[in-house]
Amino acid sequence: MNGPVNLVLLGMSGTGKSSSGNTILGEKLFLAKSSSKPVTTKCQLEKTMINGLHVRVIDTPDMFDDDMESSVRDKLLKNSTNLCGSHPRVFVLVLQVSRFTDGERDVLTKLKKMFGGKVSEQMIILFTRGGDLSRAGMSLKTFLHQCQRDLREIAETCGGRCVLFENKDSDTSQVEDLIETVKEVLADNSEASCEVEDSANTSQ
Ligand SMILES: Nc1nc2c(ncn2[C@@H]2O[C@H](COP(=O)(O)OP(=O)(O)OP(=O)(O)O)[C@@H](O)[C@H]2O)c(=O)[nH]1
Ligand SMILES: [Mg+2]
Repeated sequence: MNGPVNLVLLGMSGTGKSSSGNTILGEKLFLAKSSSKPVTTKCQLEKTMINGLHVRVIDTPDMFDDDMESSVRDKLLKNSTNLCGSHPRVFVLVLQVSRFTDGERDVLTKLKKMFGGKVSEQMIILFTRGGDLSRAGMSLKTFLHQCQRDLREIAETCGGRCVLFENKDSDTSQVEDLIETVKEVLADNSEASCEVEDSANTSQ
């Protein structure tokens, strides 16, 4: 299977969506920086080839912000879906390993509203700031055992599909781990096909 496959990066502002996109692409095509305000304001598509797989990376703004007007969110959702074209779609939920916030507790409920009830079957959790874990001498597996219940439940709902990135590190094995997990989702899941019809997307 050579793709193309869409990886849609989702998550709250500052978690490292754009940085993770750049790590996947192997070049800095998405704007990423620390800021008190959201940095990414539009959906952006960039493409690459990884181990023979055509990968389309779609960066998105934080769509979990309760203060965002629903018309704005609907437009972004539609835009991200349109960028996927007719190719399969895997959602990559980006979370910081060392910081799980109150706002992220109901992230799956929000994602279901945005992308439909089966979203978790097409989802991978990508934890950023992996360096924080290695400095603490902790593996991802141990972290997931010890983390708070809400986060563990999110990971379980996503079939335990979790990968760890350190975006300050150019180590390509982290991207290879992600791509292997993407292939598992595609193999297990014919629903990964992308249709512009779900829930919030229908409003024009
Ligand atoms: N140490 C470390 N810093 C990271 C990592 N990933 C992202 N960062 C930093 O976190 C900050 C925010 O990263 P972004 O990629 O811009 O975050 P974002 O999720 O795209 O943010 P918005 O565009 O505002 O939604 C930047 O200063 C990054 O350098 C990581 O794995 N390790
Ligand atoms: Mg961004």
